[in-house]
Amino acid sequence: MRKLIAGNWKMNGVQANLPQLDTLAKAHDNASVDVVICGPATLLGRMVATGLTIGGQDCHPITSGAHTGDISAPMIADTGATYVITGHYERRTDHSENDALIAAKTAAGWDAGLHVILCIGETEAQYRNGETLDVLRRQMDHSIPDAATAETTTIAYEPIWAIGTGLTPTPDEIATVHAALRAHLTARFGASGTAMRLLYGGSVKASNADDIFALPNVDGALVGGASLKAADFSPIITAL
Ligand code: G2H
Repeated sequence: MRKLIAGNWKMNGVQANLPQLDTLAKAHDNASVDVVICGPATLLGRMVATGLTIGGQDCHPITSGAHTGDISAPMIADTGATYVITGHYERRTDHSENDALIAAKTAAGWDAGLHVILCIGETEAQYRNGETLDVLRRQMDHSIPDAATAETTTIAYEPIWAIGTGLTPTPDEIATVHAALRAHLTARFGASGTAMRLLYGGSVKASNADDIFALPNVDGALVGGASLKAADFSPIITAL
């Protein structure tokens, strides 16, 4: 699998922001890594038209029905988007999403032909109590469906206390966690688990990207705030 830089625009972005994507598309036309922007549902079709690879940020677990305000995976795929994020901490918290629901959303993404970026991460209290690896293994066991493969699924490790805070774990801590995630994925999925991309996410920016990308078992990043402007995002893509 090629390495991956995914931008997560979260609840940001209106038509006036689309030129940022034109700039990125031109600058990284021949990138040796995969570059994806996961945008707001309102803009997905317009974002696809820039030529970049585009993803959604969430999908409903079923394909259609009476679910006001929700968006299904086939609807995301219909825009031309090819990725979707599931299990982001902000969904787990703001919308009380649990691992079982995230597993169902992940399977729905696959069924629609989308590549799923499935997020896991520990709280600050769990980190301080030394529970990080137990929490992450539990999240992986319950939110990644058995049918996951490296072709359909990328795992993003996002320590909750690092999201949008400017804080990050030390490189040693990231390396330790990613080694444990890799071992767990390989034990469960065999060669596909060894090949499955493992992203780091949480306050990634140009100034820390080099150090993070130099670590073993880090196959890219999920980037929030620093993905909104091409000038901030481009150096992160180049660093991978
Ligand atoms: C973590 C990340 C992107 P940020 O949520 O998913 O956001 O880079 O702003 O911490």
